[in-house]
Amino acid sequence: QSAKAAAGFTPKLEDYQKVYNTVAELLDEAGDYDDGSYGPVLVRLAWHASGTYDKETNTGGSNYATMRFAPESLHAANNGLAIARGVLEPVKQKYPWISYGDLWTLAGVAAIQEASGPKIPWRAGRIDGFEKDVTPDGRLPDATQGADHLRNIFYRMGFNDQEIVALSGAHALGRCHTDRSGFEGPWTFSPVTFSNQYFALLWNEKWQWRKWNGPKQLEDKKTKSLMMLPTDYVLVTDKSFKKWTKAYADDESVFFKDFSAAFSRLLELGVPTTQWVTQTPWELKTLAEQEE
Ligand code: DDH
Repeated sequence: QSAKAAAGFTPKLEDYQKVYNTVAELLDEAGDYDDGSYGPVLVRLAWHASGTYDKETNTGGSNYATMRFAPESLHAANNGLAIARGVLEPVKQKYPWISYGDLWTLAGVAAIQEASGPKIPWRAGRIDGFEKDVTPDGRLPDATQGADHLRNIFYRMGFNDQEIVALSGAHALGRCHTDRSGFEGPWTFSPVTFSNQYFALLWNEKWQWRKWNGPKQLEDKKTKSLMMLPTDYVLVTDKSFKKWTKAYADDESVFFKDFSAAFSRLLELGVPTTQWVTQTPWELKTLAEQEE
């Protein structure tokens, strides 16, 4: 079913802008939840919905929104994402014509843009699939592993070393939760603002293994309030990754440009080109831009 058939009308950019605005307005309704915003967990939902893509078999990705179904919804990597899907459910009720894949990815775009991140070109056209389309477990990265694993996972999606590093910069946002992944704490001092702080901290701070009962993670020597996963730390130890980490630590505008391109592509993986409602992706406006 195309976007048009599902809606009974042909939704246009202005219709998707309305969905964007509704998502943008609910980000701050998080109250005591985490750091006061649903933004980070919505970005993680968009990423986990898309990062299942496998270029060899051309399966996975955001097209069918298969995380709605077990066992994908129960894959350990997706722990906690029921919260994000739940936050978006009233938005789906308000705009029943939008597909789940379009909604989840558009919400990720809204979360990044509203957190002062770069513009993320986005377009509509994903359709809802079925239980039979769920992807096998193990397609998303395992934080306990090293550089080879990162390359296996991201090359499978069609990304290169530079894009692996750029995409990892999303960890400027949000935090780890012991009851979801087992890890604990935020990567940066401002987990609701999209910035290059993750790279600056990785590059400039001294990191040491945390002594605790949980899984192996690093803490910053100075304040012991920040964390890095083993897979984050690889971005300053691996020779090829390292030069990009330095480049993004040095210049936020370079990071924003590369992140925007890679994240935009991530959200489109596996969607047949015939499904897109437009040839060129759109730029959705932020709430602030619409007030001007
Ligand atoms: Fe991530 N991520 N991620 N991540 N991620 C976690 C949280 C968040 C890995 C592991 C974890 C990306 C890459 C990787 C976000 C976005 C992105 C958590 C903590 C783990 C563990 C979950 C929890 O306990 O709540 C690993 C490993 C990788 C990798 O190897 C590269 C990418 C590419 C993105 C992206 O968006 C492009 C965000 C945002 C969060 C914060 C979620 C939250 O609730 O806060």
